[in-house]
Amino acid sequence: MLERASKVIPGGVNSPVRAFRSVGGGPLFIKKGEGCRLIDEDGNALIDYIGSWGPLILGHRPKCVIEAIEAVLEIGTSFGAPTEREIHLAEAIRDAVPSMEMVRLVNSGTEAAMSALRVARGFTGRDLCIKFEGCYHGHVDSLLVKAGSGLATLGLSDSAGVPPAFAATTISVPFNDLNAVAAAFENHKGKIASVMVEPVAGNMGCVPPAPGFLEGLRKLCTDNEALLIFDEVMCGFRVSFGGAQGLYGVTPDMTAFGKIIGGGLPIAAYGGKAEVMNYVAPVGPIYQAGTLSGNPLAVSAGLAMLTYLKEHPEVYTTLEKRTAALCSDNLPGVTVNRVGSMFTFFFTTEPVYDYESAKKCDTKRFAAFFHHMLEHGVYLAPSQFEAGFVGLAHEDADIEATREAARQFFAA
Ligand code: KE4
Repeated sequence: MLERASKVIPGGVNSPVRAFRSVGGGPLFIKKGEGCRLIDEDGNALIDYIGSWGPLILGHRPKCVIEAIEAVLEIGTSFGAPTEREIHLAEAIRDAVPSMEMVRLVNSGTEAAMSALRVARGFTGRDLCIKFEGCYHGHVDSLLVKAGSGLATLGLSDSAGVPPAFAATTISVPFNDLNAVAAAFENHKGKIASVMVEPVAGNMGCVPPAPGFLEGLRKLCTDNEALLIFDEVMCGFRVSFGGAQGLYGVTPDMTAFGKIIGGGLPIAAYGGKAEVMNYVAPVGPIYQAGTLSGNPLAVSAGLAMLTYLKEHPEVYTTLEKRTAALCSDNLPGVTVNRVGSMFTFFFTTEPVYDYESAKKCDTKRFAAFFHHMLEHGVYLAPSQFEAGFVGLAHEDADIEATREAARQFFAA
């Protein structure tokens, strides 16, 4: 299948990380998902810790979502016109996350982050944005940047096709480094529109905010009249029902959501203070649009998932307990980072608190671990620099089987 796929789709995949390039071997082609398992085309049942990269907090094909999708098929899938369901989803997000006074639904996390950035620029009239090395906000041109030569200098393109001029609108600094953020504000006084951060980083592997980091960003943004944007596409409704901002008690000016709010279908959202969001067309001068934005099919799936999570708050204590158990073994040469049901086994003995420290990992040993686990029926993210996810469908027995497979790797 990979050979045939590669003739018509770059690398045979519709998203690069799926290609297993950093762990070697070819990707598995999946036939179906059920509960916490994926079944591949050869019939292997694998305990799935990717969960479609975060959305499937209830596991594959949760009853509440499937029933919602079946019901909405009776009325259609997309109208390109407002529907009552969209109001319900926007209100559900606002009720769970009070900083989201107003919400715009879009179709991917990239769109959500990109739009939030544009709104911050339009609202402040400023051009520059600060982001953090190792944080990923989708394939937004101006955010595909790596740090410039010195700290707090303008970014350099990190992908072909991104003109240097675009990259130069972004300053990339180390995660958890408030001094670097302060220096960037000092170096570019009055020019920085926003600081965009994954409040719990997941795209360099799981890296929690250091104590005081988020509070420090809040103060620096307030003092410099820049907007603080939390990219909660991954950690939103994952680390708590109120997201990372609810967990840590720090309120951003804008937030991007995705993944879980779509219930496994393509829904994402951005929003924040009404004062800011009223700059968005058709009310204000900042343009953003989308053919399928808020379509009833995806909205119904998202609404079913958020409703379930709201009505069953015990989900989060269950996930906390099971993920803590999964991460409780002292595996030699491994540092485990975890926030709620997001986790990463880093193959290093040093603490991992930013991208530089994450890059010290032994990625070859991680690749060997990845394939060992796969052979033992456990499907981890095919990269050291990704987070894994425990969902409600992971029973205690699945967690124990995973721990046993991991212990065997280290015993060998
Ligand atoms: P999408 O455009 O892929 O829906 O969302 C982009 C995005 C934005 N912000 C954060 C914090 C994200 O984690 C993501 C996407 N996450 C990756 C996982 N590392 C999706 C997997 C993939 O790229 O295939």
